[in-house]
Amino acid sequence: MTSPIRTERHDNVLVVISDNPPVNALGQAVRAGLKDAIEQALSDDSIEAVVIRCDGQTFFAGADITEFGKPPVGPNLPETLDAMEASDKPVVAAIHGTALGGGCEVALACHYRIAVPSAKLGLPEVKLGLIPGAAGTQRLPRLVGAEAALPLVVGGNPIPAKKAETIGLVDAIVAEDSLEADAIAFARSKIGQPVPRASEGKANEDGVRDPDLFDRFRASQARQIRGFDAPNAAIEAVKAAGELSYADGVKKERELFMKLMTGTQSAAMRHYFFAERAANKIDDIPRDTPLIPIRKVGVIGAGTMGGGITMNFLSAGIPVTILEMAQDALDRGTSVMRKNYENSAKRGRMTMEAVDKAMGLLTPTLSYDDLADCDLVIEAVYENMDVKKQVFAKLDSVVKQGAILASNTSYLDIDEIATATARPGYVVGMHFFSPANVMKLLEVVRGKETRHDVLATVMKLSKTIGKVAAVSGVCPGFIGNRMLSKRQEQANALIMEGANYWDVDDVLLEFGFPMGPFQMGDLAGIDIGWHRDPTKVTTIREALCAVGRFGQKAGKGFYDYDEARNRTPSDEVRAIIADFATKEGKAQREISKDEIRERLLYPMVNEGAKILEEGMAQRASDIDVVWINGYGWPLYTGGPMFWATTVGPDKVVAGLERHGLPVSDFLHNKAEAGRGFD
Ligand code: 3H9
Repeated sequence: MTSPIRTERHDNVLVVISDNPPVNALGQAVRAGLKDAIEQALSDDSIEAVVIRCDGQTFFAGADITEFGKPPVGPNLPETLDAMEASDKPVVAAIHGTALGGGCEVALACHYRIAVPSAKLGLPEVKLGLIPGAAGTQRLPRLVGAEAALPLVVGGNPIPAKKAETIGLVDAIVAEDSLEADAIAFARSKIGQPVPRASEGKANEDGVRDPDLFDRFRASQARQIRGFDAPNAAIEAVKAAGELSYADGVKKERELFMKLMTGTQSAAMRHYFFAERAANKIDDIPRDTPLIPIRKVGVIGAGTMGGGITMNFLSAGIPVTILEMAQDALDRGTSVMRKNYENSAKRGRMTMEAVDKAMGLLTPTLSYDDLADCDLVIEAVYENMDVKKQVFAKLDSVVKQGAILASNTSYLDIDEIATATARPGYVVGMHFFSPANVMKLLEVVRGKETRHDVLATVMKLSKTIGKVAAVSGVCPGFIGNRMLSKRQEQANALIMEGANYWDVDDVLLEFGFPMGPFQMGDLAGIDIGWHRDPTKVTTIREALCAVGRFGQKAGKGFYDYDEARNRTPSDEVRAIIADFATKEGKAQREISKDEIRERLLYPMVNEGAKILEEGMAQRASDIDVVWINGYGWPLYTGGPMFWATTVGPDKVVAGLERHGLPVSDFLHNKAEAGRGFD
């Protein structure tokens, strides 16, 4: 087998080139090739400097994740990098694309790093439930200090080359089109000088001066890292860089790395990494399906949903024509969008110039005719089949042939909506989640007639607008809301049987969700869909509305809220629930948190199994992608179906049976076969 590493001589400089598509992952052959190339450079007196660069779209994007969990085959990355750093001849990393994880660690082991302006550098291992494992947590703080290292190692987000230069991670920035030549010249300029080694730098000088730095940083990240093991280990590792010798620090890093690598969180997060990428692929649609160019988008409805959807496209530089029925609603929607952008600018997330640029791409209109030349129109109107059909019939008559007509419905039958048009093949569901400009998930609903090119286009577009897409077949509530309804059924039943509603919320919070169903109700508004007649009370929600408990916005819903929005359970609500339970003759009993957890989550797994059995999801991992990105299912458990596999389908079945809840054949079969969802 030919090596992915080749070398080229440029007089006294050896250029070591990796060609391992798609992302130059540091698999065994790459590591072996790199080690050999360094040995070649060291043993040849006519070579006085080395440049390491990559072909293709990127510098090394990290260790090869597909190798994780398999028996290791040497040389390992740490020893390869130690050999590189030990060289007395200058070694220069020439970086383009993304130098991530092990790739960034390669760069750290080099004596110098130069990059093109578009390059990014980062240590995203925490996103895989890991920390850097090739001395990244020890070399980086010795190079740039703890304060600059912490966000990189703990947050995992890459930084642009310019920022990397500011903190001292990059030595020079060179033109996009002359990286190799500039790297060779740079390397030559360093010949004969003592080489700077990151491992020999002074670790955490700032952290040593100000030891509270680490606790302050941890506190500042508390919300983002709640429940995750890796960020705390990352802080520990960076702190160790200031407290231990380099060799002991590396040992500490290894211990922490190995513990994480063999734990369930990292397995779950690695599962998610591949799940997200798999979800974008549709099994029966060839990858080279020609796409429909989307140059202009129409959105119907300028309410919260329509506005949020619109912002996705404006932010991606795609012009949008937004339609409303009345001028005041159109003006209101437009000004909310501007305000949202301006708030982002105030928080430093974009410039005012970018705000104006995005808003400049928006055309508000009251006339359907202005949608005629759109390539894609998404309706976000009231959830009512008749209304949707009218909208689609109208769209079919005005929008050009070949354009995609999408509905943002969260549960209605896309096939029925498509019958209102003469082009059912061009009809598709694009279910965004509120707030649509923020939430990552796009549930793409495939109608029975939806064309291949329409689906392929929407999947590609999801990436353009920064969404994570997963495909659902047509069924009530699709993947996400269909499973949510099972959880809600049990939440409602539990409080009628005597469970405290705050215990129901707390169980989910403890599991890792950002909030429970009753908190969610308060946040969204208890009065959504309320008939506004306080004398007609048939449900707990109606009873709450009748006494003005509309949710957080009213200062009270299921909970009472103080000014800082802290929640306290309400005696009034307890009495209302108890009253309903008495009227319905429900016996009251103490319900354990274990039972609450099982009754909330196991029925979701069962519904997920049914969704798979019916072919409504292509694969179990698509369901995980939906729940992690759309409903706050904790990433570190891998999503409902991966979690069910770790729990054991037999245990899930036993739990459902114990609580008298239905079990699908599909789930039964999984349990009997002793297999999880794959
Ligand atoms: C690490 O480095 C640990 C070390 O500290 C310690 C070692 C001891 N391995 O995302 P894309 C595949 S941990 C294997 O669609 P993009 C990916 O599955 C690693 N495969 O492209 C996909 O395959 P397919 C730290 C990988 O242009 C294809 O490449 N590094 C890896 O949108 C294209 O990927 C990271 O966490 C990999 N490392 O984005 C970086 N990376 O076509 C992870 C990608 O079959 N990678 N693949 O579906 C990324 O963030 C993005 O892939 C990247 C490109 C930004 C590079």
